[in-house]
Amino acid sequence: MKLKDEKITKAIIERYAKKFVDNLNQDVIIAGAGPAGLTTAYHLAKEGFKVSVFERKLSIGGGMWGGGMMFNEIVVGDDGKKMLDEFGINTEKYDDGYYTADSVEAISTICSKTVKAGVKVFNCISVEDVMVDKNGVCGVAINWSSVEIANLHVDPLSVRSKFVVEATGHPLEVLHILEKKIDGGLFTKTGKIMGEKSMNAEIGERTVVENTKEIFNNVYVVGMAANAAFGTNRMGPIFGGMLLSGKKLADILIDKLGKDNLDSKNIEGMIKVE
Ligand code: 48F
Repeated sequence: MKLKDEKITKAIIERYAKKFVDNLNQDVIIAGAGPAGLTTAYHLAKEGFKVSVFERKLSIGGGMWGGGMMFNEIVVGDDGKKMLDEFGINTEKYDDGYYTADSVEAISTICSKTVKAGVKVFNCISVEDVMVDKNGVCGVAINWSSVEIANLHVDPLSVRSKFVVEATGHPLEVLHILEKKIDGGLFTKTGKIMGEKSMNAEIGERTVVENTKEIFNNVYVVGMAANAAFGTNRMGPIFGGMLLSGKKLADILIDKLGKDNLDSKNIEGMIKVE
């Protein structure tokens, strides 16, 4: 059979366009495809919810590939091990309460299981803003990462969702945008981003799960972004907290989506919608 180059092009464009158009109105949109965002997405998709993940980079998986300082092993505690077991990832006991896993096996398995669970992953796309209505955030504005990197003046497109998840890790990109554009009012002690504190694995692993919650109407923080938002410590290359945070958020959102959600708080005046 003779291969036609233009047919290959047409197949790619048509299939991508269909995937995009079929996913313009989601239950949950996740900004950032690190271990926390992917774990959230995986558990939501397993329950049948429509989930998209937008990731700036070509490859998904965030900061898990490199283990600690590019030694490609990760550490998890007892609860984290259970999360890796659920994904079918091999672990090896190092000491009581310490397990290691090959970081490449761990994150490639999470990526694969997430996509196979039905999550639509759009790589090479950055979330550059949120979309708002009188009830709060109702989606995101997105653009090609290449547009962003080249600093081109090109308007974004928007995608709607019931909930938006801030999973961009240390830089908290979505929340910084939100903080700038609303008149205060994040659900933190100060109403503002509190900022990440220095390394402490013991505290960071505990608080990352505690801090996984709603931070603005219809916006939830997960993973490292949760600690950076609520002002607690980073934890370094121990990754159980990321997965437990993702699972906790999926459970919260499954509950909300199951209840037909949107018991929105009164935030009129905070968001400017003409
Ligand atoms: O940084 P990242 O892995 O976040 P995480 O899932 O996990 C944190 C750990 O990797 C580690 C740690 C704990 O052990 O401290 O750092 O919380 O993944 C975040 C992803 O978000 C992407 C970024 O490229 C990365 O893959 N990202 C960041 N900003 C944007 C974005 C954006 N504006 N739009 C789309 N993707």
